[in-house]
Amino acid sequence: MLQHYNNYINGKWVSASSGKRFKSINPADTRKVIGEFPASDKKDVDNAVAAAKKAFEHWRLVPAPKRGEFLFKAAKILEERKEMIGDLVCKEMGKVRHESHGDVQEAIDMGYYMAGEGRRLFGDTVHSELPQKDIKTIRVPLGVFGLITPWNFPTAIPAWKIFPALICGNTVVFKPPSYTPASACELVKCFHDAGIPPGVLNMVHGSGGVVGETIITHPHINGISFTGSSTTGKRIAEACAPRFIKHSLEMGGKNGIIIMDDADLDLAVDGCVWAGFGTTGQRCTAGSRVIVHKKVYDAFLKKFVTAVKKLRLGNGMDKNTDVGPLISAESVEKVKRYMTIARENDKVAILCGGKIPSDPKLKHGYFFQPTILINVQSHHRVAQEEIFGPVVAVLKANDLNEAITIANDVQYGLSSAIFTKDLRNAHLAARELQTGIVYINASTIGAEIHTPFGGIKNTGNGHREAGGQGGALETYTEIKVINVDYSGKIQKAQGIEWGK
Ligand code: UN1
Repeated sequence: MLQHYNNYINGKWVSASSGKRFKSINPADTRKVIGEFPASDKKDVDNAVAAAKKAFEHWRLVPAPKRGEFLFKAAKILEERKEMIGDLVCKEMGKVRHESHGDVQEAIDMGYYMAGEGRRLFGDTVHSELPQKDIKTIRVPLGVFGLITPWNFPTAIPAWKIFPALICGNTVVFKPPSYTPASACELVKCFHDAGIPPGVLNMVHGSGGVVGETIITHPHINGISFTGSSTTGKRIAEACAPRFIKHSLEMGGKNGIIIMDDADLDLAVDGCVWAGFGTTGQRCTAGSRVIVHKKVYDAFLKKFVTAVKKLRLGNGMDKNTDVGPLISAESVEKVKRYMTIARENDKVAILCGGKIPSDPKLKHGYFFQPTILINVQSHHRVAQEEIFGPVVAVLKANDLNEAITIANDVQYGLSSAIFTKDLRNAHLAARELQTGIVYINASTIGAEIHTPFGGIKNTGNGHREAGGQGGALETYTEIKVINVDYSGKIQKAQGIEWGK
């Protein structure tokens, strides 16, 4: 029996007004269909935005601790369903089961963290330069937020956006990715079952071209938060600029890991394998470049290739699997294309992997072998462009300065790492690496939800996800300064004595 899922608009589960539907399939075995979803159009988005706009008038006035109670409940329900939703993420997105469960855990953590924020959402009290005057700042919501999320974290990234948007008093129109719509439905269902008032959270399934485009150009949308490709991010920036609406963009990465000559090489290998091949390399934080000090280049490579060759490809539900499939046939084509670029344009060597596996057990899924490219130089396309697959480019550096220069020599600036036992190397790298996140003796992936997440350069446009103050709370609120003068006079700041 094919499961039918729906949009969620104004507290009701409804099909697309056109009646059209699309399917989501299991990337580890494309014969398995997860379910059917509404292929929505403009009318559905209009309905969702209208519901969110109406609900905003009520929701913004619900005291934040009370809003938090709904979010606590939603997070609790999500926690109770972690097993079931985690397995669904595994089947729909493909990453291995324990990582899929980690995805849901990240969503739960975000839920509890932001629910608690309902009792904080602090502003400042400020001393006035004038007597008998008080100043305070408060955080106010923007209105209706459009949230557009990627498929690589089917529940975590929506949770990064939905929980903070709601706790701050915004209402939401959420467009989940077309590859992982069932996981999104299960997440939204937790809010529904927690009794979130109708219209506060709405979800519209469908394509980026239609649903996404309608959201980003909609006159009643007051803010956008997007995670995905730089191409789409650019389109969103263009659409938001004429209306000056806030848009938080979280985009690509080409994250570098530096291995110094004093590094614990076994630790470094573990970090590089996890960063490069965890989630099949489909994280914006993936450690897709490894920059190795020349003195340990050969020794590192020997250990690295041995570890990578041990990785077992397979269905993420199988407990022996280390690396799951890619998300789609297009992704496999893209990674294959980069193998041709590696060989023919960049003329680098493929040390291991580089192919679609021949194992007949994998023939129904979108699998690609874990791949290491060597003799890579920084100007090569494989060292510059985000591949978003199980491919790691290894580069050689003469010293720390050169390693940092190489690490910074890309258009992106999300995450970076250094393996070293020397405090001076660690601190210098932390100061000089041009990324939003730096790891010392750790992998480039696995940021924690209470720390601001995001990058510089072409990775982002200055906003941060997750975290609290300095993070998501800045994105989902405006600051209002309230001045109260109890002097009984019209006092003038800056020493002005006008009218005397
Ligand atoms: C992403 O790939 O878009 O830091 C997000 C990490 C995860 C989030 C990744 N917590 O790797």
